[in-house]
Amino acid sequence: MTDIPKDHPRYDSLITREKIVEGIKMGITSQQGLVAQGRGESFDYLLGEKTTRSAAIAERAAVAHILLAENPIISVNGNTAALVPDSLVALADVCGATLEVNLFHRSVARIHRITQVLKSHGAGKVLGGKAEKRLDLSHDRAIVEEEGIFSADVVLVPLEDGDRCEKLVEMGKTVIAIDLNPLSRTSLSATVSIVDNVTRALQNMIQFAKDMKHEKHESLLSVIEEYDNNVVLSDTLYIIEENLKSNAKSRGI
Ligand code: PTJ
Repeated sequence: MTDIPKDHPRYDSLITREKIVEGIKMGITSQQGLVAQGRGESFDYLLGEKTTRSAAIAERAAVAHILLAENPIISVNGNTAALVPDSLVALADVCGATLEVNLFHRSVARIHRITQVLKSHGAGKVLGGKAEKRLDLSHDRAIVEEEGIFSADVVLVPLEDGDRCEKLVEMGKTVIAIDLNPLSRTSLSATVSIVDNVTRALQNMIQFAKDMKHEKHESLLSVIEEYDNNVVLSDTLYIIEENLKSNAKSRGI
């Protein structure tokens, strides 16, 4: 990994890039993952590179869904395995969810390597190695495990491509997306759209889960009932607009 000085003004962003590059070298992240990361970075810049108030509301609602679920699954791809393996394992642990490796650029070797990385970070059961079921999609993200995504009631899909998200919603599942682009098909079709960097979102969700874990069923249900994904998405767009305006103003443009 390149040695990035801690006082570099873009330290966090540069370290994140290094992790993706490292993931490619380890054979867990696809080269396309670099492009996806770049796209995410540009939206993160517009969001002020921090968790917005609407992202925090979505993260809390997402945790309520996961805690109430019967079979919650956290889908893991090559980017999240490189960026946040420890947070994925911690969130699964605190919420009683199961991890399933699910790849767009699928290869058995990459699934195996990602599984090993998750296990080296303390994961127990990791699904994804068995090609048991196929969602009605023409690409390989369709391949899922029967006890995992196929039968899940709640699925967390960080950095997803839109068509599988739409398909899972069509199948009647609650889909929680983490995607920095508020206008992606994923964000527009998910039940709960968390527009935040996966590096921050999972940390916040772990904390929410620790705080909410012992709350009563009814109180978690009311978090879900009060949640409105359209309000959250439109507030996110408003925040981007305000950030752009104040940035331009402060630079005298
Ligand atoms: O490992 P694989 O084979 O499953 O492939 C994973 C990628 C991410 C390459 C694949 O799913 C893909 O091509 O995704 P897309 O269609 O580029 O979508 C990724 C979305 O995630 C985009 O809308 C990005 O803005 C967003 N994104 C990128 N980095 C982050 C992010 N969202 C949150 N946190 C990030 N760090």
